[in-house]
Amino acid sequence: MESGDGALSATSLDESITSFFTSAPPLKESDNLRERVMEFVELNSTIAAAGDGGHRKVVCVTSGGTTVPLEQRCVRYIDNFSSGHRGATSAEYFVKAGYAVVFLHRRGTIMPYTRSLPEDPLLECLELDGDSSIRGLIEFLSLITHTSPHLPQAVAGNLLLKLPFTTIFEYLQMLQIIAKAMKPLGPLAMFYLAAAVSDFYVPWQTMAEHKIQSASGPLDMRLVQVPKMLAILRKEWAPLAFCISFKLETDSKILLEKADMALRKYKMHMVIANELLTRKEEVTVVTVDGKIPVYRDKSQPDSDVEQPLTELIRNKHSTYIKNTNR
Ligand code: PAZ
Repeated sequence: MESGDGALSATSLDESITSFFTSAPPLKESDNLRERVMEFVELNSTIAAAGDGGHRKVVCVTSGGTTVPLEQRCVRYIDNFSSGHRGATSAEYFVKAGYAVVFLHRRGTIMPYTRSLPEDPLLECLELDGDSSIRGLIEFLSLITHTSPHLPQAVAGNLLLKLPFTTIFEYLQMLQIIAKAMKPLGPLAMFYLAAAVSDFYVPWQTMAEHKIQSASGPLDMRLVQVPKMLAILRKEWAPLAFCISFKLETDSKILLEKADMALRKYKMHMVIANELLTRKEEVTVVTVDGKIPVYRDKSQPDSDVEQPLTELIRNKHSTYIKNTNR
């Protein structure tokens, strides 16, 4: 679903954004979601923290891929690749560093603190005869705390708000609500947009209501471009927030050029460029001041690239806060 960055004039971009939101199926329980996010942001922004502006910083981490439904009563959909590993791992590092994290994730993808567990942890740990079932549960809990030592910090400190999405319609409406709720934080807010977001969608009003029938012959369907929301995030939703987007390509020859284009076009503070096959080993941080390669420490078997990446980002965010508050 990744496309070229089709150029739209400012007016037609505004029109396509309005048309996207007005025609999208309304988000269920949006008032409740807004309240939860505002409460989380308010609670965390009043907590004092050392350094940077004196208050806790809040990052919205997006993770997983969005779907594009092909039918209103959806049986079929187009999906975007993302396991959720990048988002979940990064969220853990941000919590560890004292950030409050709004984790906007695709339902069913990898979640913070449970990514190192076996695939079927409950069944693998439970023994079903006698009182050994109780021992099994205790082992399960100790496995979680052993593999995720910072879980208690996240739970006890109210540092992680998990919000699931499935479709592109849900994702963008939720991102808008979160961004507007984070706007009052100014430069203490950060967006770390690792989700793989669909570039094309079927507008709700032109979408078939019922399951598309194969008896009608070959499928001829028109997808329209999803308007780029990064620009409006920067301009209106949360103009002072520190914004990082990701660029995924499979062709290394165009990766850095595309990342550079996104950086300038959407006025991101950083774009993280990664290639599908090597994304767990290395990424390149693209900024206006230059390109910084970041590698996983291969000498450590359990290391990941998110650790040095999030460390670098935290430092850049601190500098940004200092410069913005001046
Ligand atoms: O979720 P994951 O760990 O399997 O993959 C992460 C990723 C490649 C989806 C992410 O790093 C990324 O590049 N997201 C943006 C994708 C895009 O260009 O739309």
